[in-house]
Amino acid sequence: MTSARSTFALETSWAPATDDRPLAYILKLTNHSKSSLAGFRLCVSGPGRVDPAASIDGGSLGTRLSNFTELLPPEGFVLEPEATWTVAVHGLSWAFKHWTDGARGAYLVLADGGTLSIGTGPTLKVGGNAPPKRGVAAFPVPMSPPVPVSVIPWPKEVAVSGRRAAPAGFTLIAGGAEATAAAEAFTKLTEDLFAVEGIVRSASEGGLPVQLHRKEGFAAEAYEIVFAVDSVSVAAAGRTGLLYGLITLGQIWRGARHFPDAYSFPAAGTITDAPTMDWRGLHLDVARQFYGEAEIRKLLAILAWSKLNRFHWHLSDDESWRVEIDAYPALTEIGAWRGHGLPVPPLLGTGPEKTGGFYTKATIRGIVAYAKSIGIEIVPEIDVPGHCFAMQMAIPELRDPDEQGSYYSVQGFRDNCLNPAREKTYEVLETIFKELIELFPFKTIHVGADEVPIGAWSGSPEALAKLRDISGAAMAEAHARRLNVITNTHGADAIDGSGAAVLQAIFLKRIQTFLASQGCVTGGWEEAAHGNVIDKAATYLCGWRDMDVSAALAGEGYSMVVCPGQAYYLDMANSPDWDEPGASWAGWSAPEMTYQFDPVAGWNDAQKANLRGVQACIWSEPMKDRAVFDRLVFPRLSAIAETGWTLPERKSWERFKAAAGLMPVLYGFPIA
Ligand code: TNX
Repeated sequence: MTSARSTFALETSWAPATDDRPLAYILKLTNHSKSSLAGFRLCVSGPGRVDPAASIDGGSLGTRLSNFTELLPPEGFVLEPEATWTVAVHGLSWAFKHWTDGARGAYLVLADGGTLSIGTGPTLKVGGNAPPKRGVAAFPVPMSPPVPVSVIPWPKEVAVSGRRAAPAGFTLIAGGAEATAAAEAFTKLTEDLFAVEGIVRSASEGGLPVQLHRKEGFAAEAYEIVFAVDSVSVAAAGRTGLLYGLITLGQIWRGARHFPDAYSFPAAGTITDAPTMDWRGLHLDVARQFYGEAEIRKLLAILAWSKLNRFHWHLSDDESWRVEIDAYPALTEIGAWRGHGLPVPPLLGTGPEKTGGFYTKATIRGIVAYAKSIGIEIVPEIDVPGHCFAMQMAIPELRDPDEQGSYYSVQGFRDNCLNPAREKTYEVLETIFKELIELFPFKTIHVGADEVPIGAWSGSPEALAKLRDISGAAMAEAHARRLNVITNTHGADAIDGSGAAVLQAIFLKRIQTFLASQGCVTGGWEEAAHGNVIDKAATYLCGWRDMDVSAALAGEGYSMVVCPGQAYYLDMANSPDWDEPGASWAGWSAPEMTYQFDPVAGWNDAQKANLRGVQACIWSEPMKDRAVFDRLVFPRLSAIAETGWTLPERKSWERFKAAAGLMPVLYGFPIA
């Protein structure tokens, strides 16, 4: 069969449950070719997951792994030309809420074993017809913004006056190594973000002289700008402060230059600035969807422009492994790719073709150096012991060979956790971490520790023997009884106090001790606190589920980076409407809600003392379409950046909103 892809069309739609009808996820496959089709299977993937126990009308469920779903027509079924095959699935892991929830990739497996890609449109909502939204939401600059200068995040003290026409650009005058480094970094940054604008230019092209100089008494990220009519000076302790001063200047310039009726360029006065929080981060999941080097570099430039200083790089998950490791080439040979018939199937919209990628060590070194030059430290994450499906496909010896039965992760991967009772686990991980430590000089390694299923290792004789040693026979027997009990299909298991938590704790203790022996701080998601075994002085936790949990952990002495799903997860939709893209498990958050969110509401002083900072998290399940990325990430990323930097009493949504449209975006797709 050689038909072109347009000869088949797939339409997916969602009908919520009503009093007289169960919920339905409906897939309609139409044959526009001239020949009849028999003996085929339809394969789809996208964020939504079919429940393993779903009843299905019009067909049946074939292989299913997480969101990869094979749908089989009835025995002997033939799809004639111009006929439509309709399958209705009643039963999903969670109800659909947005147009990106259904199939984002689809293909046919033909009778001869060949495959054929099919285009998939947005998932439609039965009874709704609003066109799906993509691209960055518009934030027009108003005629009269509440403040005369366009800066995000807003500085500590702004005491400027007078106005002059925005100069054509700046000529940087730097003496000494630190000032020269800052000038070079700013020049590169502006070229990467706004090349055509010529923000840095020579005096012969009309550049306003900007003097950069070191001055004692400033913290590393603090700076001062002094304006005069025919020059500007920036002072700071070193390169990062000088760079941040230049970024503020560049932002003021862009507002005044491009919107001269709204914003002005000061002719006198000063700006004195310093951040309120040390850790102002962005987490990016490159496992669910791959982002190439060019995308990572531009995203880093956007972070610097927002004065964000940490990049948490989520390099592994069930769906793939993204970093080259010399000792285990299979990790990237096998783990970096998805496709039909491969060990990792198509997921989250991947087609039948081999799709994916990984970062070579040379690429990572270049990215780390670039990040450092613009004030950003990079924290790599290898997510263990859960979320390891791809890793275990690449290194099968990680499994207990006598393990039986199955347990499932919250995303529907079976048996996806590294085994805490196996020596092989530590041999492999220590080798991997040693290679990572050489690549990431910040010496902070995030080890995940999220979402271990309650049934993890319940069929592993090695794990059960270990559990018996630590917690006694009754605990081991109780854990063994979890084997093959399906949990976790409609939300993550609470594992505190379970055999899985005990085993995870011995694993984490050993990993954290190893990383500390290598001079590294260990990061984890909040579940790393189970069992209270890790050394609080050498770790930090990312609080993601519930602000009360983050506050309690801070009170127990854990250093907390706050990134609550309901406000700081940038995969969550901007509104509850179907026509908005994105996820919904933690709710939704309009840009204003993300901006107004108070990360320490209700925290006492002792808890606040353990707040390390804030972090935006980009999880990539819905991000196959980069216009969806743009819509979900901007301007909420800048909103979180401002919360991390600006004094709470200086925050103003009206002021922020007026300048948000001036901030750079990653792809720049027009709004649809
Ligand atoms: C929960 S947050 C996860 C991720 C998903 C994310 C989607 C966390 C530590 N685990 O595996 O990608 O939700 O929003």
